[in-house]
Amino acid sequence: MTRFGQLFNLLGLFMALLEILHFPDQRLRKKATAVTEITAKIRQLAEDMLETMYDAPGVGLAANQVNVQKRLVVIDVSEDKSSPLIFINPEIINKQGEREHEEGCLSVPEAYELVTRADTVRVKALDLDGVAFELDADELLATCIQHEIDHLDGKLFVDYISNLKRQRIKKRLEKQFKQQR
Ligand code: GNR
Ligand code: NI
Repeated sequence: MTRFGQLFNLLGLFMALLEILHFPDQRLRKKATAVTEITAKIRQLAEDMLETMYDAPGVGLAANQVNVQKRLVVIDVSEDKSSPLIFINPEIINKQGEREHEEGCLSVPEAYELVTRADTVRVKALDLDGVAFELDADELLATCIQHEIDHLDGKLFVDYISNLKRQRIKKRLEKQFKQQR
C-alpha cells in the first residue's frame, strides 16, 4: 500500500471494506473485462480491495469477488502484509512445471482442497500508473496469481475438485448464507 494508503488505513478514513460474494453466487461466474483507463475510481477500488483483503484476512483478491467485473487483482503473500501487489489486466506469459498446493478462497469460506497448477509463472500486467511490468513467481505467489486470474475468468478453485466435494461445499454455503440474511 502507498504511504497515503497506510495513513488513511491507520486513521480509518476514506477507505472502505467491500462485501465479498460467496460461491455459488452466479456473479462470480461473469468474465471480467479489461481495464481500458486507470481512473481515480480504479485507484480507489484497488485501495479498497487491499483493505478488504487485509481485513478478511486473505493473500489475494480479484475484483469479481467484490462484484466489479474488471480485470484487477491485489495480492500480498508477505508475512507482515508489507508487500502489496496490484495487477491490472494480468496475463500469464509463461508457466513451468506442476505443483499441488492446498487452496482456500475468501469466496468459499472454510473449504480447503488440493489443486494442481503450474509450479512457476511469469506474469505481465499494468501497475496503477498504467506502466507494464513482468514478474516471476513461485510458491504461494505463483498459486495465488493463477487463482486470481481464474477469478477474472469466472473460475473458482472448487471447479478443480470432485463434483461430490463441490456439491457438499455448495449446500453448506447456501445454508450458511441463507441464515445470515
Ligand atoms: O487468502 C487466500 N489464500 C489462498 C491460499 C491458497 C491458494 C490461494 C489463495 S487465494 C485466497 C484469497 C482469495 O480468495 N483470493 O481470490
Ligand atoms: Ni479466491
